[in-house]
Amino acid sequence: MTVQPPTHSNKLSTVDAVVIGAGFAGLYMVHRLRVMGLSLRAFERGSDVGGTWYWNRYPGASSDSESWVYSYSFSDELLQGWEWSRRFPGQAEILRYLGYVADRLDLRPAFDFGTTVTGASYDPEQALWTVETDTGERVRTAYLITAVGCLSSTQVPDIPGIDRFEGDCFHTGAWPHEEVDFSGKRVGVIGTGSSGIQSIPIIAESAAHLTVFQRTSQFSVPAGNRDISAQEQLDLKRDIKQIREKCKWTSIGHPYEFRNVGAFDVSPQERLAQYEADWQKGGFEWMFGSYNDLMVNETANATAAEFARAKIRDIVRDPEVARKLTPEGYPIATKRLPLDTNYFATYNRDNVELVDLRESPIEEIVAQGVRTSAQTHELDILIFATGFDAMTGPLTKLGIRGRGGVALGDKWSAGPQTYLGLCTVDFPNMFMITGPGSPSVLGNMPTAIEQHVDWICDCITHLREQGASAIEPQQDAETSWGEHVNELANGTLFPQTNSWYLGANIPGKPRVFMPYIGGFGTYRKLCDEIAADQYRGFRIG
Ligand code: N01
Repeated sequence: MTVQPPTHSNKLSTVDAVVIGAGFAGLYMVHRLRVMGLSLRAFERGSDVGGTWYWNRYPGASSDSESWVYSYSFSDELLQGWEWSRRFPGQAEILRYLGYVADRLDLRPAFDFGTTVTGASYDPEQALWTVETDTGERVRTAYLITAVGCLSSTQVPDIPGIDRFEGDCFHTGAWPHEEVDFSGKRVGVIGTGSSGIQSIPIIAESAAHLTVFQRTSQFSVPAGNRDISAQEQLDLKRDIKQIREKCKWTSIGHPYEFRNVGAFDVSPQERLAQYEADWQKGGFEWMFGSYNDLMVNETANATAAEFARAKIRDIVRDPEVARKLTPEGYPIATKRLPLDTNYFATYNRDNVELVDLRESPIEEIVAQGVRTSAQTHELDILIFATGFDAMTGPLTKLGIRGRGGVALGDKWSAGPQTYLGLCTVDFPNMFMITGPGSPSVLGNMPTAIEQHVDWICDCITHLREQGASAIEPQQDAETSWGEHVNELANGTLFPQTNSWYLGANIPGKPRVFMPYIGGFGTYRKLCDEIAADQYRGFRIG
């Protein structure tokens, strides 16, 4: 593999490109830009590579994408040189994988670690961005590329007394590097999204007592995690290229086969048998590989929801606890569906207690624990599994100001406006990897990331070949794209439910469905067509 040596030095004040973030997106972006021969600086607030997997070290943290697709596909050498041990890899293994990639491509020297970007402003006269960091650096760059992830801005709810708690307090998305010892401890977890559902069973195994504070009961599907056998490893090595090619063109960036039938095209018996067979396999295929109308037809969705509810009632022994855990009132999978290992069975343990916050809301946090309207729950450790300011949060907090000094956060005060989720008007030459308005979080992230990085690199190459100094969407293209993204979302069941997809988890955030739901393959084809059509909808100058 040919890789140029890092092209920056600390004295360099003007470079071709600045990349923010050292997760899946930032690593691949830096690699591509270096191979293209661009000078660059790259900043990462963590002390090493990893992004999501650097920060989310909570017990049980694991990918919900199968390991063989949760990796880069751009290099055969990388693909063949790595073996995953599990169907769904845990955080530590993914972090090791990203370290392996960074080593093989010698990417670490390109990054300034422990460095947070605090602002960036655009000078239209020079067509240059000036990027500022918390280490006092100012770097001028033609291209500003954000690789900050979609779920990296942690959200801690504004609960009265939050600073008064005298025990240890953690957020799943900013977990300490040292192991947290739960043995003999009374632990509380607030939140039952993916992070809560992954961590609760593991914490319960060692804590003296675990109290789960649940506001909305969640559907969850068994992961069916397991070791990858020696034979499977051989098969994967042989077939991986075709598997990865397939991911590029499916609707969610996974290689699942979609059955082209609706839930009512088959008999109730056949439907149930299918749900059961897929449930036993584990993973997202249960929901997204079964019937093609589950996310658009409420009645069809209800058949899957009822199947999942029945599973909870089967697993949880105490009928009252089962009732509290059983989701009602919203279609299944309109909140991001978690995959779990023993989540519902954990509530059969004697040391686990479920507090239904709909019945007894949290009133305040006190020195000894959490006080609800019913009682005080005394705790030694309090964990916030309360999620993220998704998609826009990681971008708006960078302090980026475009033409005329307009702040990105102000431009997006009524919701994100982008063209293809890649660029936004008044922010020329700024590229957002998996930005709002692109498929991103609706499927396998590495598939989405590689497509965006490749598209951005082709675009930069085009600009350089044309001698063009800047690219920016045209206003009407951006407006139409926003309308299209909304229209597609409104044709589904997603807008019915309060979820982070809509920003509904952040008080005051505009309620806008942020990802593009038209499918990864369709989106890729469209991006390619737009590029081939002289970057239709963009102004190049
Ligand atoms: O966050 P969430 P997450 N009082 O927003 C509750 C990805 N991910 O970190 O539903 C009480 O989903 C909130 O309750 P409610 C994945 O895409 C991926 O779990 O708003 N409770 C909810 O239960 C995922 O979807 C993986 O009523 C409060 C929980 O906190 C996304 O990250 C692993 C509250 C937040 O759930 C986010 O998941 C983990 C309050 N004031 C995460 N405020 C993998 O696949 C919030 N809640 C790798």
